Amino acid sequence: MVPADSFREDVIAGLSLPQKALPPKYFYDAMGSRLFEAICRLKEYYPTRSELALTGARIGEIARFAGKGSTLIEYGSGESLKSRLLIEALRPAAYIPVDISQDALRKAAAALRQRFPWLDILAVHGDFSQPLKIPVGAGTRSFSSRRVVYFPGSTIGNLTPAEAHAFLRMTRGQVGPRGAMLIGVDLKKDARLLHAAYNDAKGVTAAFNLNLLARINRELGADFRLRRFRHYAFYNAAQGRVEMHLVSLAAQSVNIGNHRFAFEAGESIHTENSYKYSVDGFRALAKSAGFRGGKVWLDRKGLFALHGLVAS
Ligand code: AVJ
Repeated sequence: MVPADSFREDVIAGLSLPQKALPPKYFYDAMGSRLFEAICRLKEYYPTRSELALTGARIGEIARFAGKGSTLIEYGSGESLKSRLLIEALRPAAYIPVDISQDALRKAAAALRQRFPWLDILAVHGDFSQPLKIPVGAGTRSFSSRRVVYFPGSTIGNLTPAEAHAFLRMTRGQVGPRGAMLIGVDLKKDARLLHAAYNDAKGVTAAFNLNLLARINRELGADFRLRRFRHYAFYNAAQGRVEMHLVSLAAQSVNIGNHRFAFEAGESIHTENSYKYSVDGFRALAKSAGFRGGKVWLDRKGLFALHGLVAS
C-alpha cells in the first residue's frame, strides 16, 4: 500500500495546479488493477499482446543478450507470462521483483516460488522511481553475477523524457559497469491506432481513468460526482505522447476534507502521459544516460519495441 498521507498530499497538490493533474501511479488500487488487466485483453490495446508475442518469438536471443545466470531485477510484480518466459530461458541466479503494491508483490512471488522451486526470489517493496535497496546477504549467489533490470510494459512512457533520462541514469548506476537493461517501449505509430487503444469501444479505459476519482472518494472521503466527468484521451503529436484527462462536464466544485476545488465547464484533470518513442529516439535517450543500444527486438507488426541496453 502507498501510505495514505502521501496519496492525500499528492492529490491536494495536483488539484491545486493551474492545469489540474493527478499522478498515474494511483490508478492501481484493487479495482484499478483489475481494470488495467481488462485493458490488456482489449482488442484495441495492442501493447500487451505485441510485447508478449515478440518476447516469445525472440526469447532465445533475449536470454543470450541478458546472459544466463544473471541476477534479474524486475520493476512490476512479475506474475506475467513474459516474466515466466524470461525466467525459464535465463535461469537467473536470483530474481528480484520490485513493486509498490505489497499485495501484488506477495502474490507474484508466491506463484513464482511454486512454479520455479529452484529460483532464489527476493521480493522488494518499493517504487521504481527510488534507488533500489537490496538487502546485503540476500540472494548470496547473486552477489557477483551480472545485474539485469527488466522493465516491461512501456511503463517508462509515464515519465517525461527528462524524468526517463534521470531514471535510466539511476538504473545505470545500480546495474554497475557490467550491467544491462531490458526495457519495453511503445513505438510511435499512426495516431488512429493510438486513439483506438486509449478510447476503446467498451469504455474500459474510461472506467479505469474514472476509477481514480472513485478511489479519491473512497480513500479520502471526497465527493466527486463521476457522471459529471468524462474520459478524454488523445495523441499529442508535438509532445509525442498520448494524454489522458478527465474533463468536467459542468461548472462544479469538489470537496476533499477541508479543501474545495472549483472546476469550470470543460476544465480537465490531466491523469496520464504515455510517451511513444521511435527506436532511434529511445536509443539516443538511453545513450545520454550511460547505456549503449545493444539490441532491439520488434513485434511483427512493428508496434512495440524491447530494447536491450548495455552499460557503457
Ligand atoms: C501501463 C503506463 C504502459 O500507458 O499504455 C493503458 C497504462 N493507460 N491505458 C499505457 C494505460 C491507459 C499503460 N502503461
